[in-house]
Amino acid sequence: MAAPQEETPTNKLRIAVIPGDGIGNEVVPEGMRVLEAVGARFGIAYAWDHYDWSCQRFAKTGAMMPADGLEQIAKHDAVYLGAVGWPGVPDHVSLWGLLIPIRRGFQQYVNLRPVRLFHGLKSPLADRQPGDIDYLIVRENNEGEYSSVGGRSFEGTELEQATQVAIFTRKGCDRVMRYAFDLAMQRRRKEVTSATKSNGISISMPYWDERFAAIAKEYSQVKTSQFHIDILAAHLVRNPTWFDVIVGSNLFGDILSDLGPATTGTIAIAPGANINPERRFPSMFEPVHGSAPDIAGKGIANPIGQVWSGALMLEHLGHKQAAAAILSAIERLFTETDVRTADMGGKATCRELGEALVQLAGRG
Ligand code: GGG
Repeated sequence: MAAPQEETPTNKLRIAVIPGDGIGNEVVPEGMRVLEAVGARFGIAYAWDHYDWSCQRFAKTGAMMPADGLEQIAKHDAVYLGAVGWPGVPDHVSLWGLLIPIRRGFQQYVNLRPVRLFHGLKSPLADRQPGDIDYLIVRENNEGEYSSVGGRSFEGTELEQATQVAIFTRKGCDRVMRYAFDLAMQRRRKEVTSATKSNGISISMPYWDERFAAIAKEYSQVKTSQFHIDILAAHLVRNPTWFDVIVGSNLFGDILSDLGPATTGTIAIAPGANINPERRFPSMFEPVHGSAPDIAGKGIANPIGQVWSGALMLEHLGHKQAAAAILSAIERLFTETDVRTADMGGKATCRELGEALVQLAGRG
């Protein structure tokens, strides 16, 4: 039987692979194997270009990536990234030396992070069933609290101070909010919640609220709500069924997208897509989790977040059936098998779980 055809014209994908640090080196190969398996099924071929950009490289050369790093990967269809950060290199050095330059340089101003409780996975929240937790976090990814504006003064004295300016531009707020509303329009519930803190943060957050209200006016079919970030965090634990699409600033979105997946059983399954919606630049796909130095090298990392990120990558590149096949493989892993890594209460290795997904994704 002929392989099912995708609607996209690009069936040969050139992907820049950056495993990065720690367990990134263990989960990325499993993600690639699953992508190859669905590729064989749906007629997608890959050219993988590997980049050793990492803290290890920093230790050897003094830089996380080469000076022309962005140029080297600018013509790829997408970037497939593992994890960044390793003891010995300050976290702000590794992040601002690799992840953030790619997000900013390629205008990946949306960080999309789906949160979902699967059948067969146990939520730490009492009595929560699959379907109770199913929302999308849209995190602003280029500005906000992640800024390079600020500095120290009176260093080494009692008057020493550090200042960092959070930047909220009209363009930056509007475009990420519109993305969230457009996403909501494609969903059954059509609801967008804004994460704010306009009681305490009295300049930038009232501005965020103002832009949210202005953009909401363009989408009369979408129901809106907003919560201060503190009570929103509590509601994600107590009332996760309330949420459909949540839009938040860079920092708030980052925090919520660790909390959300934690309520679904394990943060290790959480995927992420750093998206340049205009497609002028490649988008980048990475799990929400970091490099996990405590378990790195043991072969026990859970590769599902990386695998699901691969599905987001295929979806972004127009291969919707292949993306759905990966998601279905993850669902069936939970319902039809007992293959689980330690974070999910099992004994499977990263490789064994990856292999189970290869089998499920490859055969349909
Ligand atoms: N999977 C990429 C990774 O290592 N993330 C860890 C991290 O701390 N990221 C910071 C961020 O997303 O802002």
